[in-house]
Amino acid sequence: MYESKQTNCPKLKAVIAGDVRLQKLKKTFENKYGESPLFYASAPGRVNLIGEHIDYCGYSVLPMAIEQSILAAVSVNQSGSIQLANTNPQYKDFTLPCAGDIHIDRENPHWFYYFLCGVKGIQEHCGLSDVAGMRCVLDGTIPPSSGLASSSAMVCCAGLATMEANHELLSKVELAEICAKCERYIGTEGGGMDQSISFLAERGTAKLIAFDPLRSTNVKLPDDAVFVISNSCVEMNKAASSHFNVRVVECRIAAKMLGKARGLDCSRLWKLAQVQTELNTSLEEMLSLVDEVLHPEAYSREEVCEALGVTSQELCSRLLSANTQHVTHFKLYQRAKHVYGEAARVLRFKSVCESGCSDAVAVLGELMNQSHASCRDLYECSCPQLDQLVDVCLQSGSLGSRLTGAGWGGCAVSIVTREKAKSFLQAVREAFYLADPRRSAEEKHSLFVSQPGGGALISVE
Ligand code: ADP
Ligand code: NG1
Repeated sequence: MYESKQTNCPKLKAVIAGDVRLQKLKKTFENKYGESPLFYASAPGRVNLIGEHIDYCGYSVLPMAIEQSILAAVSVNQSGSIQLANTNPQYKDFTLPCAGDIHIDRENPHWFYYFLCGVKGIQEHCGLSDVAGMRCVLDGTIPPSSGLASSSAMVCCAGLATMEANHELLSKVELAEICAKCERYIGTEGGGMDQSISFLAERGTAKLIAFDPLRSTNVKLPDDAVFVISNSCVEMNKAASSHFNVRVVECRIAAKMLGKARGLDCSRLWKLAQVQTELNTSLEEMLSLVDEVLHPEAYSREEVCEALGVTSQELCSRLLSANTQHVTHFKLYQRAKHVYGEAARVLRFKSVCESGCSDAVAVLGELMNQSHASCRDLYECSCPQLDQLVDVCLQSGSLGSRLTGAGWGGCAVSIVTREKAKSFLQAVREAFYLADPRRSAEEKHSLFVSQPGGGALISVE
């Protein structure tokens, strides 16, 4: 009889019968390993409705979980190894010994390293010398490298499976924090939105996720609107490029510059939100401070060093990440403007949802449009195909459309009145997907209405 410590934690545990995907995965597992899985772990992807590139600056974001997820079938043994397989043949098998340090190779971010990030996170947090042996088959339905947090779902699924296999008991908040931290082993210095919503999501509601400390609040979306996800069909692997970490570093330097200009001890400042907290001021005043202190021309390394009173060597070792050592210029003004403006839009979005006012959907749409313009022009994290997709969505009847997730490719999210949803889907289908043969094959999985889904789960049959 399978026993789990999770019986005390019903929300992380479910008994599932007759789930088609799970049954298919069970068969694959049995064919591969000649035994049945002991349990299943699943973690959803997410769509961020508003609040882009501000989680790592300490500001709240507003995502919801999506139905697409990473699902793992798992058995536990004393073999001293972790065996990983994937239903997608593109992702090759991998076996790792349980003893010793788990090494994550940032230079080659293969799929299994995301899984190993989750294993390593639990191992370290729980102080396990050797983790239990596991056999796993992974199955993913989240389009990868498309801004819907497939990588984090993999990390969260692995963290949850490792917790269960080792009879540990952790809360959802602990799991979210561990997984946010350990995904950084892959090199991307993300803020924690993806792992938090993957664990804290509840069916039927979006969430305002706040950080330091991590907490979440339900946000009821208007009944007369639907949110539609559309994929630009441009993939962008964050760990294999430096775009993401360049932005993180620019925000870090901007925080120090702004703090220093107002006489704060900038050695303690790492996030733009900290500057606001220490100055005890509003976001509007922070936007004015950016205008006053920073200039729109990009800063050279020399100028940054001089302003912060650090040597070039200190800049490299304390402020730049491994994959941003080469950067020569930093757009501090534009990045800080985006972050403070976007942080304000998130709060406005939440209060409009709560207001129940008759033009709520139009106001939310306008906030989403402003968010996209800011991502495109100030944060420079869009790309031509994504901008084209956003334009097509707006021309097809959406009241607001924006890139979602890290950007530089991936998906857009649109707010559409419920009555226009059908005609909107048809118009985007024709104008963006069927018009281009490279996209038409992908259309089925690239354009869909998304409802707020539930969070990560351990399940047994
Ligand atoms: P995202 O925006 O989806 O989080 P990333 O570029 O950060 O995109 O991460 C994508 C990576 O996550 C993929 O290259 C792959 O290594 C891993 N991944 C995503 N989905 C799967 C899957 N179903 N199976 C294995 N690995 C996956
Ligand atoms: P995606 O789109 O999953 O790569 C990334 C970060 C988030 C957040 C968004 C931008 C990771 C794991 N995720 O998401 O924390 O910063 O970009 O809002 O780094």
